Amino acid sequence: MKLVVLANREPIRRVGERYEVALGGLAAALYPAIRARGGVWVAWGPGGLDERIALSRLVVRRVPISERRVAGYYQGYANQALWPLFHLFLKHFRVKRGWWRDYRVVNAAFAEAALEEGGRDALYWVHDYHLSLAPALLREAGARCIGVFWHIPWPPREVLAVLPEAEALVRGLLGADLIGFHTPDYVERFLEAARAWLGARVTEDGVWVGRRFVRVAAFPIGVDVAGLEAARSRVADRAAAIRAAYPGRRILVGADRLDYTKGIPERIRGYRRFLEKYPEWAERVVFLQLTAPSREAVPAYRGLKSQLLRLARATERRYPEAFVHRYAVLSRDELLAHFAAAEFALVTPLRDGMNLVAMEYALVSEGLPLLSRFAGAARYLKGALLVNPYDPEGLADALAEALTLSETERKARRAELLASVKGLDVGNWAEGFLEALSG
Ligand code: GDG
Repeated sequence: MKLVVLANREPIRRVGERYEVALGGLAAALYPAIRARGGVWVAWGPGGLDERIALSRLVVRRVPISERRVAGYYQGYANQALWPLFHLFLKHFRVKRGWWRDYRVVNAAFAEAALEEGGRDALYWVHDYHLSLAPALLREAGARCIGVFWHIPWPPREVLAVLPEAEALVRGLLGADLIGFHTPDYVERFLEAARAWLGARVTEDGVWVGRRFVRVAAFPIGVDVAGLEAARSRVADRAAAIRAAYPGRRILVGADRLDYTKGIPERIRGYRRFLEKYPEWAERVVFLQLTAPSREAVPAYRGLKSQLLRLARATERRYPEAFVHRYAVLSRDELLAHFAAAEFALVTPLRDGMNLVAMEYALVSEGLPLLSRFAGAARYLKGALLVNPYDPEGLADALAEALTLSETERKARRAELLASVKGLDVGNWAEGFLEALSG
């Protein structure tokens, strides 16, 4: 069956006059499945162009969305209503009826373009919170095989109730045959929402919508294990150069998109608390925080950016040898070289659907992540050092403990960590989901 993927971002980039496949994140996960079956990727087209770009086995179908609509659909409804609410940040939650209208229009445009490409018989795979209404629209138009993967957390019922359109959202998703989440907790909460909002009959593994059964299950995503293992030797020289730049210091790394969910200021405060409480380490460690700009058109992110840059500068002034902040998008290999150079990674989101950084770090380095309990990944990554990112004192103590871990314990944790990360390969994730959907 032909595969039609619906996702906000397109998996290509322009190189001179041509396009090439950009194998980051989701695209890397789905590309093998698309190559094997032949497929179409329906995505938001920059510049309002309605275009169809054919690259060997992949066709990208761009859905044109005007700038005004992007402001409502993407910057508005997706990133100021759904994203903050589903990550339990009620203080950043905003609603506007106009945003919801734009969101509906864009979802309909995605569904229409997808149906033009796939007809009734394709296998449709819808991704994430930008497109929650598309599954029901595809179903109404006659599509018969529809999967959804939800990449962010699903919130508890009282929180979902804050969203005026909660019922429409749940109904939209229930147009699918299979709905995937990262963890069983999110699955359970979604089932509860279906019961509460629609009065639907719910079992342990799905929802009855009339006579149709919608399966709901956990499909934890992973990373490209072989690709990251292969990267180790490629970035080894650069990693050695990074280590050499901080002689006599043990390196800690943090790497995130700039987002309030990622807990970057909280992490820096925890690190400062660590240096105050355990001053003997101030001469012997350095923490490199790498922050990539993100969603700069959304007001909450602009506020966060100035707050973070102020805190980072103050910390650099206070601890010039022990703290470095880089605010830039790094190349993939530069990022991985920093991972390889570091003995510990601070992966401390306040809330995260899964979190891929901890897994990438585990494969490329010899070290251990200090991982937030509130990342979906905490459930799967055995051996990681779990922390509460809201508690600077706890973070400080966890760092001191990590730095004095015995070699035996470090090795035992590394072995557990590697086994769990290797068990979550992203290729298997995509194949597993598609098999469950079509099988
Ligand atoms: C969503 C969910 C879920 C970071 N800085 C740079 C850079 N990165 C890369 C990392 C990693 C990716 O970005 C971030 O992935 P995460 O999983 O950590 O977070 P989200 O972007 O929020 O992703 C999340 C994921 O979807 C998958 O379902 O795990 O919970 O929120 O790959 O390495 N990459 C480059 N330069 C940087 O400066 N090249």
